[in-house]
Amino acid sequence: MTAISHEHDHHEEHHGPAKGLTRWLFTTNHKDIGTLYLWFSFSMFLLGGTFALVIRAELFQPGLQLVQPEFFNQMTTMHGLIMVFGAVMPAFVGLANWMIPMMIGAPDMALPRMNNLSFWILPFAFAMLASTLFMEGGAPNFGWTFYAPLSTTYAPPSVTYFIFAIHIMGASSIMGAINIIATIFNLRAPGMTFMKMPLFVWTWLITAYLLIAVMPVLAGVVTMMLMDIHFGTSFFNAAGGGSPVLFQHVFWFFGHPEVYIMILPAFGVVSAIIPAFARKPLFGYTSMVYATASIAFLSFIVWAHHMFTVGIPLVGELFFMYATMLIAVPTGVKVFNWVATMFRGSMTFETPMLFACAFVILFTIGGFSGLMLAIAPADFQYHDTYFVVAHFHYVLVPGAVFSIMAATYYWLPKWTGHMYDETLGKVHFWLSFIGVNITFFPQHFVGLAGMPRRIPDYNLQFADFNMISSMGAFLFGISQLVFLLVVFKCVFSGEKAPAKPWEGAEGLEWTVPSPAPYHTFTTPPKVDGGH
Ligand code: HEM
Ligand SMILES: [Cu+2]
Repeated sequence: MTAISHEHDHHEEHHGPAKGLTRWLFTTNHKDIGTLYLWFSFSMFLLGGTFALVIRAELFQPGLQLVQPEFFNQMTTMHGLIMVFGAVMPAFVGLANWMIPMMIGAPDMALPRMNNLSFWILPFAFAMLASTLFMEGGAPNFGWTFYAPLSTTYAPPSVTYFIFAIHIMGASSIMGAINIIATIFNLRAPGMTFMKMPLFVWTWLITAYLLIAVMPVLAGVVTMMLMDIHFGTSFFNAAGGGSPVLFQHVFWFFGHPEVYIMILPAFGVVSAIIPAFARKPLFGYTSMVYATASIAFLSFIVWAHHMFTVGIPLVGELFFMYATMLIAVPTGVKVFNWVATMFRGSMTFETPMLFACAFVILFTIGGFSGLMLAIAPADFQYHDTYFVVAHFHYVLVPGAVFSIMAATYYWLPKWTGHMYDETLGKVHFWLSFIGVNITFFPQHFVGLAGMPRRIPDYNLQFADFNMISSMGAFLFGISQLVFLLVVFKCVFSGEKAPAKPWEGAEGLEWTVPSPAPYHTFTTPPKVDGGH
């Protein structure tokens, strides 16, 4: 597929990384920045996971045992915010940084210095957000959806820090997205036409457009909050002529595409891994590209499915119901194509493939519960119950998070130059798979039976399922320490990895040695043949 010519005898002295801490502070190298993003994301995953375990420990039994309701609300809020903005999104940006240049035959990202900036503002944003836990009045307690007037009139004073933190995260995401678009448009190797790009690159290109479209909307909504709180405006205050429903419209116009920002790159990852371990090309490449684009488009016209119960006009209910259900069509195309890729393939089940298969199955369950929620008249029954919690955790945990783990196992040999411990990887997979289902499956039932979300105490009839759910959560939480162990072991030891450790893998990243050299493709590779 490629031939790399060697002619870098010119003047640049440093071919390797700088030494010490400055390497990481000042780096403009896409691999270093990818690594920084991934470790940052993992630490946020552990922090947000700890908050989830506080929640589940309190919900282990009915009644109040461990925390005050006020603190419980801070935990749900911080958990959601940290997982979405601190764990899942930065993990995908980390994967993009590492893999997109290597997949398209580019020497680096198009805007390397901005890349450094977009990473390094993140730790500041999250340090500020986390510090609100120690402030007078406590951390944000209004849920990750921060509905006004809870987040304005009735908010703790720390809401201003929350707003600033959101602005910084948004700026980081926008810069990251610009960088990804600029890289894909300008730095593709000769012969790498758009329809030859790996699907991970395609899904990220589309995601980057979603980010640029909706992060300013998020910035807008928090700015309106800031104005209402400090400058006497009444955007969301009915007494002053505003409307809390306006808040929900603006929030969800950002919020719904946001959930696709967290799943489209996952689709790209799975579309790389399944063909590799089925030893067959991806079924329906072109339809995968169009399906991704259709999902992205549809994600902009369905936001009010989060608002069926606020009192929107009947035509609105119907429009948003049918528009939402339409998303099942391109999503079904994708699931069909993954399954068709596996059909009659010679499959093996190394850890990345296990996570990818679990993704297909469990994400589909999350999709089906989503369809149930999309039925407006039925949603009146289970809106704001644990059924919703079960739904979005099925798409986010065995969906987004599993795909990130699959990607980590798949590309670890390329990143570290070592093979990971396959046995430990499988242990991690099975513990996570069992843990995630024990945690979230029972939540469907308590939700349909009427248990509300975001409450520290509940009716006795929900006790058994909640206890099971909490035990699953602790199992899932603890098994992530196995993941940490596998990654550590792989970084520092392990069998030497060949350039292409997976028999069926395809793509430019496998044409360079493992670990990938600090600078890849100083001369662009030539691409011919399929994608
Ligand atoms: C072991 C793993 C996890 C456990 C046990 C867990 C548990 C919980 C619990 C108990 C809630 C509060 C539900 C409520 O009463 O509103 C919650 C909310 C939430 N979780 Fe998770 N979670 C986990 C992982 C994740 C991950 C990986 C993500 C993101 C990708 C995530 C995103 C959210 C969001 C967005 C909320 C909504 C918060 C809110 O409504 O205020 N969770 N989670
Ligand atoms: Cu939605």
